[in-house]
Amino acid sequence: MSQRYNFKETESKWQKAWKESQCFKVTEDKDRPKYYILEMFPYPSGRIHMGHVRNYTLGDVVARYKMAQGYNVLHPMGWDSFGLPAENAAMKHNVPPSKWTRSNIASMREQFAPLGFSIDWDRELSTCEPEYYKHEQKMFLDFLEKGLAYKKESWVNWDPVENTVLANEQVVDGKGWRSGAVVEQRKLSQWFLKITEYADKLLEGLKELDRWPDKVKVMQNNWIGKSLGAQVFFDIKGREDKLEVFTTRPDTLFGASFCAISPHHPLAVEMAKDNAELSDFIAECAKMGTSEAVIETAEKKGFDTGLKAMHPFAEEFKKLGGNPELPIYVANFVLMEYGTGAVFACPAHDQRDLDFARKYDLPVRTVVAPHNENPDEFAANHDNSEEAYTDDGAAIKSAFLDGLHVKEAIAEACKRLEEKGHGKGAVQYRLRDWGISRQRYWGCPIPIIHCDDCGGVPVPEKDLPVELPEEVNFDKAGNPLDHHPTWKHVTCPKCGKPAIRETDTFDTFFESSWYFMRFCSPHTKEVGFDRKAAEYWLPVDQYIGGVEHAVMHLLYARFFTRALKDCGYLDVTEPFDGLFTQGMICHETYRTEDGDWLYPMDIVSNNGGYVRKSDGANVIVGRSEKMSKSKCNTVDPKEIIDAYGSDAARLFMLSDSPPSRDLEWTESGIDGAWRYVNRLWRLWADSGVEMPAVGTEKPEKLGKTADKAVRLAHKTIATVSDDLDKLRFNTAVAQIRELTNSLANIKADEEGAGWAYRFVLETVVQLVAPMIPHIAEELWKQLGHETGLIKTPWPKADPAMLIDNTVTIAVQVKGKLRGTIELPKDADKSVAEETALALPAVQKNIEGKTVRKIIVVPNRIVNI
Ligand code: ANZ
Ligand code: ZN
Repeated sequence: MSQRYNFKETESKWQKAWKESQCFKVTEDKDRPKYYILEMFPYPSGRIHMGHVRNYTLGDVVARYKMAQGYNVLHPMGWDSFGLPAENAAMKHNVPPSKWTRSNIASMREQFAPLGFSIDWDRELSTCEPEYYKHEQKMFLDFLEKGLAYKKESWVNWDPVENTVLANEQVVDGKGWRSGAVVEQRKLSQWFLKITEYADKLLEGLKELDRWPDKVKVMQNNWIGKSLGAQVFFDIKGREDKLEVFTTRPDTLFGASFCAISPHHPLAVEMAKDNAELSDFIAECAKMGTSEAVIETAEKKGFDTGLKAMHPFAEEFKKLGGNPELPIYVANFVLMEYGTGAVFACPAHDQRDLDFARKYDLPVRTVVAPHNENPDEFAANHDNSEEAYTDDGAAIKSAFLDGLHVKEAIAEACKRLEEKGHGKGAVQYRLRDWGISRQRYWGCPIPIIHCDDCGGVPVPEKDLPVELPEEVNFDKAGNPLDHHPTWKHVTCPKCGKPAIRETDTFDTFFESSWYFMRFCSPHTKEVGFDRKAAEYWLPVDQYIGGVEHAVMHLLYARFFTRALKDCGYLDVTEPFDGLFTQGMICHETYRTEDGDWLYPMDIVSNNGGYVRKSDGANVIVGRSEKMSKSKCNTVDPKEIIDAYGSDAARLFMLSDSPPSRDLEWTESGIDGAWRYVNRLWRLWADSGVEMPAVGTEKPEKLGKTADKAVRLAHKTIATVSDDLDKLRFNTAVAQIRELTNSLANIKADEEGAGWAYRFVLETVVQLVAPMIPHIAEELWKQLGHETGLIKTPWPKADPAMLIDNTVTIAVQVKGKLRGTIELPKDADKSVAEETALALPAVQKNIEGKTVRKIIVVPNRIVNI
């Protein structure tokens, strides 16, 4: 009665059934434990790619597994739909960004359908719709009232190609993260969120996130970058004001050689007013950019202001032969945004300072020596070195600090500075406030109105949302909101005079900082989310996404949650309890001899190699790389699903490598998954075993092979459950495959064979269901179950069946191994003796001799 498996029919049949029964729709239910599984939501580019398939398959396995375990599972989907590509498309194809975005969403939703994900589509949201962004405008106004949002003139990273400001995180090696253009510095009035106020809490909170990957925590830790040190106040000769510097090494104060300030430091700006040369120097620095990478590698340059900073311990410094009047330079390596924008330089123990000192011929004074060296000798040599000494050691030539280790010397220096009123201990963070203004059209409008008399006035709550006009013109460069004929012209909510709307929009990370809250009650109109619903569902139990979001998105979302908590929105501190970062999907690359990239679908194998389909041209196979359109090594999910079905595609995604690692996409891999699906079908359709009806009691006795297979099934239930708990999907698949193989070992004529076959096959179907849900559901039905698999509880392993009931015991005669016997576990000593003696090999060895003594070590050995 062989029946070929028709995946097309079966998959669409079950997708329809799940949709009609609304089985993935959830509401809060206090009587069941909740489980919130979330994958990072996609940007609606228009086409799903294999990365999406992997990401959402991982989440789907967790969702279905947890459902079967009896959890009330929330598994939503939405669209991160503001952002630059829509504007680029608008300019290229002359379609409004809103239209382009919405039609992409519609087609991506359609592309997701055949994958059979267990999503509650009733909760779908799209961040570019006013009913979504309206609420974040309100949140912004609340932040403003709480002092968590503010406006400030500041130097920003300007991307000259995208015509917009970039966050520091969006500047990679001094270039725009998307355009690749060299970033310039510009001064603009910008909105900021005070994430720095939460720096310490965000750092502390990391310690509690024990279901986050260490690498992500390390990255956030470094990004926040807490430094302990001191602020030192230097008197400036002939002036009233002081120069404040931040240092992590106040222990090196007696090695001070000069002070340096940022080109944007107020003192530099002031002096440049009547110093054309300095003004030119500052302009030159502005071209360089402020990213750390650029500053690290750029040639150190400075400008001597002629001002002198007075050493805080002038007396002692003079006695040691130093000149307490330290020149103040404007230097390109000092960042205005870090610390106080000013440093004192100790060339002997800081490489940048040393490079600078050598270039401008400034003194180098060694003041720390390694513990195992003679201090004077070390200092004499090191003063002439080209390499700064930055390791631990003891203070030398440092007056009251002499002999103290770096740590102690730092503490002592802080104490002395404080006593003299010249400084104090200080903590510094690398983290800066989050600049959220973007000079872009396709984003959420910032709800502020600028009035000549009243300044920046918040849009009254009743007037929210400030909606984006959908018909806009991209003829001119820059932000179309600026050129819109009517949109920005309004009256001031305070005084009623003509006023102008803010035309900047939010950074799109604003939307992704709270969408997981909106999913908890996506249809509420008055508020962004229903508090009770959010507190029921949050935190997200398992968040899954790419490691590229380790810093920006994941840090902003953590901050946002705390900020909303402090504004009284909800009582949740950390949004994501568990985080999983999945690896990339890679594929071989192909090129013609002329170097043109070729898609895998455009080539065919030929004589052990490949040729181009269209003209038979020779194909050169390159190494496997992350799938990307630029290298043409992508595989279209639709083609795979059409050819193999979504179950096979899902299974391959899960089986080949651990989900945190890169996955190599190969034709043989997807083929193997497809063959497994078909084999599973035949194990039911062509079993050749007479199975008893559903629910038949386990027979009293099972034959040997039947018993063995049933025991393996119980073991597999236990190990697969453990693997799924830990997201080790590849090993789970391997175990299930092994159990599947065991079906063939059940001897059909044995006692209880039919029952065992059904039990093992049903176990396989249940365990594999989260991965290949369509065929599993179909087989479940074919096996005679009335209740759908989707409503069937996860199988439980019988603990008694996990223990092996037989043991293999070695039998020795006079210490020499003569054979083995199989006995029930914990069998009586006398039984062990008897069975051992009955072994033919033993018989032969003891023939004609008297057995004097038999030693039995239970379950292990019999020595005759
Ligand atoms: C004197 C000194 C002596 C320093 C020495 C280092 C070694 P982290 O660890 O990153 O916090 N610094 C301070 N503000 C700066 C700014 N705005 N731009 C550039 N550099 C700045 O680094 C703090 C150290 O970086 C500070 O300690 C300061 O140099 C420099 F042997 O002060 B140090
Ligand atoms: Zn006004």
